[in-house]
Amino acid sequence: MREYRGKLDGQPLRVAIAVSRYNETVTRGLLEGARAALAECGVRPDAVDVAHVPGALELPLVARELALGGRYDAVVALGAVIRGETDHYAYVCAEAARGCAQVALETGVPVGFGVLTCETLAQARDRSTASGKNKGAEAARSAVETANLLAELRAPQAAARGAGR
Ligand code: INI
Repeated sequence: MREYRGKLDGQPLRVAIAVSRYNETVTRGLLEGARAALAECGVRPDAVDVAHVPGALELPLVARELALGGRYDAVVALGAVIRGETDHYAYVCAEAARGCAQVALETGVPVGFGVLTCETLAQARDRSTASGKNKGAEAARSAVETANLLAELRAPQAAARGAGR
């Protein structure tokens, strides 16, 4: 039996972050958390690029563009949707989540999903500060782990192809 586990080793990885400006006081914290987590994983600072988008609904399209072309091993999508501020909260949340998942499936590049969906600004702040709860950091670590897991899973196939099997 073979068991695969993605390492939290970001040293060889190139990572793109797409971050929403909507609720920027919150998303800035998510971005800081994601960058800090990537650095802790060993991703080189010059291997991290950041694209700023207007709102969470724009994340999937921009994440897709970043994922295409083989420039990045992983993408991290960051945003904050707060129910109190919109009556189309459910649509923004659902489309951002569905779209980012679709990008990952379509491109084969992992998309760490760091979009907060909260009832209140206080909840969003709580999940975007430097504490252990920072959702941006969690999304970044997930992206690194999944990128490494995919590399592991793909490696035997590449070896088999190389051997003409
Ligand atoms: N975008 C967010 O990222 N968070 C929100 O809470 C939000 N609200 O409240 O509406 C939001 N809306 C904007 C949306 O993401 C798009 O940018 C906009 O509809 C233009 O396409």
